[in-house]
Amino acid sequence: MRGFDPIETASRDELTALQTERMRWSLRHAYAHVPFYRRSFDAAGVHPDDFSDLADLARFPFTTKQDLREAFPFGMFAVPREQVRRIHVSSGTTGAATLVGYTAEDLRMWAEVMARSIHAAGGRPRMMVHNAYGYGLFTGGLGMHDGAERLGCAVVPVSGGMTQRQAQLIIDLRPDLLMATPSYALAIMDELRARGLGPGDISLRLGLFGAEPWTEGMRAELEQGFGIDAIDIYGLSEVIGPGVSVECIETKDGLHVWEDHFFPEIVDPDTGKVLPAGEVGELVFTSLTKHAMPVIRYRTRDLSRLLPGTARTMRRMEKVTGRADDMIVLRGVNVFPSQIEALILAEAHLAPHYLLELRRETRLDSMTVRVEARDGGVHDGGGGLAHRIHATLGINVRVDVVAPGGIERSAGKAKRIVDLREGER
Ligand code: DLL
Repeated sequence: MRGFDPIETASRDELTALQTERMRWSLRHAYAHVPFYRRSFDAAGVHPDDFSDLADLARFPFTTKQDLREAFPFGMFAVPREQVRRIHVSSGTTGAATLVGYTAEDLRMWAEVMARSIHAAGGRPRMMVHNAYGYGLFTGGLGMHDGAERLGCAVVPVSGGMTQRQAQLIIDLRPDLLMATPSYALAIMDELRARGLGPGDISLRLGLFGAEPWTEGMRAELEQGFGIDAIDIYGLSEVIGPGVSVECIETKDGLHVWEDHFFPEIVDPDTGKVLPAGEVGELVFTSLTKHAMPVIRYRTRDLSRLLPGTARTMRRMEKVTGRADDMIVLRGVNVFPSQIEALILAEAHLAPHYLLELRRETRLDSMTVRVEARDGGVHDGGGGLAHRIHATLGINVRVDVVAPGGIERSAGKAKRIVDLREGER
């Protein structure tokens, strides 16, 4: 299949040559213009001139979220502030704010990789896009918006929230493509269902879902409920926003990384050592073409692995199962919310709306899975799920099945973990 840009199917050699040349530029650009990189390269005893091929990247130091926090607001800029055309800020659920900036050229590149992403997902010019990602400081809304316009789509910039209005707009305007976090897409689906509308009545053909982890079970739920192809899209503000990688509709076998702009590595989260292809570890990205805020070996905390290309030349990253930060350690067992989600979705009487509550009781941690019953379904009080969780993950949990609508919906990224252990330590 032809991509949006010929580079998507260029030969591996051509891609490597381009990456090498761009990597050299990016290392030099960062070193020359950002005092932080000059300090960190110097401290590690490396200089951009030490780079001759892509394997040399491993000699350069990592950049972390903490580094970005300390540079707040403009310390990571590699261009004069006056050349910056856009700023996004993430409040960070756990800490101080981080900020990212874009020059006009960076915004063009972002729209380009987003247009490619929508195209790879099956989107085409003249389609109508219902964009329910949040507009504003979050990169989701505007990032998707610019890409959809670049591709030649008509965008309805709904943003998140006002779920009834979203449903009405989908009914009235008959869009082809829905863009939302998977959890918020479910909330929209519930609203359409409440109006008696099923997959056959809904105009949507495609959904571009991301910004949070979601499982294959959730994909089936979204595909059947809307009557669409549900495609995974990944990205993070520090690297660009949405559009770092995306699944191709023809294969849905992991997310092709737009490697001509974002160079991926997988490292051991503890030692930082680069892991061989195919092994699971922490994703690390280096920007190859960003002007305002280059990132060198940025540690995402996201866990995945790299696989060879299929529908495109570019390598794939496996669907992100979780962030290192979201890993729950329950009595010595490591669990990600996505593992619980997969088991919830395997139970026909449970809806995929859930929360994991962590408590500390008599110095031992305990977890309650609060999950909604499906409308009209007969449930067993949650005993079946508790049993499956124990059998599959080896942990004892309490399951609390609540009435449909009993779990609060979020208009953006869903909060899956409520940690009530703080202060009880
Ligand atoms: O969430 C950018 C984005 C917007 C991606 C819309 C896709 C769609 P941040 O707010 O900086 O940026 O959050 C980035 O979200 O490190 C992952 O932990 C998580 N994440 C993003 N996409 C996915 C995905 C946007 N497809 C953080 N699967 C990342 C799993 C994802 N996690």
